[in-house]
Amino acid sequence: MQKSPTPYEGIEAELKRLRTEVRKAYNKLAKQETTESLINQAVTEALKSVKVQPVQPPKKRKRNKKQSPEAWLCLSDWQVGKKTDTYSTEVAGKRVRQLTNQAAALIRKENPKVLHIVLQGDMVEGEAIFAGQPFEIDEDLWTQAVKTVPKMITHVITKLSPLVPKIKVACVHGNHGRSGFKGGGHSRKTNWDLVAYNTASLMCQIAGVTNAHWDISEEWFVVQKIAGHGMMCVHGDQIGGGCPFNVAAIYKKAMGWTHNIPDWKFLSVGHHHTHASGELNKDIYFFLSGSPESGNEFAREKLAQGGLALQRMCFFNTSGLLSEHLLKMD
Ligand SMILES: [Mn+2]
Repeated sequence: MQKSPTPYEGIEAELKRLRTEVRKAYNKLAKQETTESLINQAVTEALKSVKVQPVQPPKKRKRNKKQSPEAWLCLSDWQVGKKTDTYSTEVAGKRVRQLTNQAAALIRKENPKVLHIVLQGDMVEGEAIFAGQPFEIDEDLWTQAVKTVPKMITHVITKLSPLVPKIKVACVHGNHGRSGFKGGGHSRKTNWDLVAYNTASLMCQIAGVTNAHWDISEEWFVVQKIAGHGMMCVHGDQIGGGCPFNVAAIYKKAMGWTHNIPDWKFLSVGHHHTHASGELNKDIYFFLSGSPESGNEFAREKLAQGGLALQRMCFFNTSGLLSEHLLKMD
């Protein structure tokens, strides 16, 4: 006959069960904390070595709400980390400061009510997306994505933030942010441009920017609304290139995308490091972006191409595109 447990033995068993439950819960909690705290520690460490200037609140300026234009600043293909005879991380930083000053001067003149910014991908150069790339960079990918690029984006936004009531940042990633060789089977979202954008938005928050809204797309495109007009932005590796730039390829993709992606009349394309724009047909207009990079031997040899160091700023009102400006760097 089995002996029934004494009250003491019953309490012992219950205590044992509770101890196991507590240990299980503690382990689960510790695991969650590890993932989150690792990310937090990484960003905190990265921010320690970055000097972020506290930002001034936007100044109130008189503007006619109906007539005030909206500004669009396209920042594309910074390729930070790339080392050539005439380009390096240091040169990239100097050129970003130059383009910021030029954009600030245009904003002071035109007095827009909203500044739209697109970060169009390939802001990082990468370190292992083609064979031999480690011989053509001056910073590893971690430093590019978590320190240098976010710091440069933060520079642009903290300098321009006091000049406008509202900033709307849209981001799309490029092929250089990929985590390895083409066709490597990694997730599209595992992209270092996205790491740089998320870190930059944190840095801007820490710097005290209160008038910026971020739309960090995890897809291959992002659509902005500028003075009521849809601007579809893609990195551009979806479109065939070459020298001279392939307007037929842009046209073909644009016509196809009008059927699949609603509400846009303007198309912004990066990747090809060539500054161009124009009407495609009737009411569709395209912008092809330059890059602050220079001295790219791959482009010179294989594509017989080498653009000037350029970025672009435009102004729009409800009727459409008002003006296009070159941001020219040296
Ligand atoms: Mn690209």
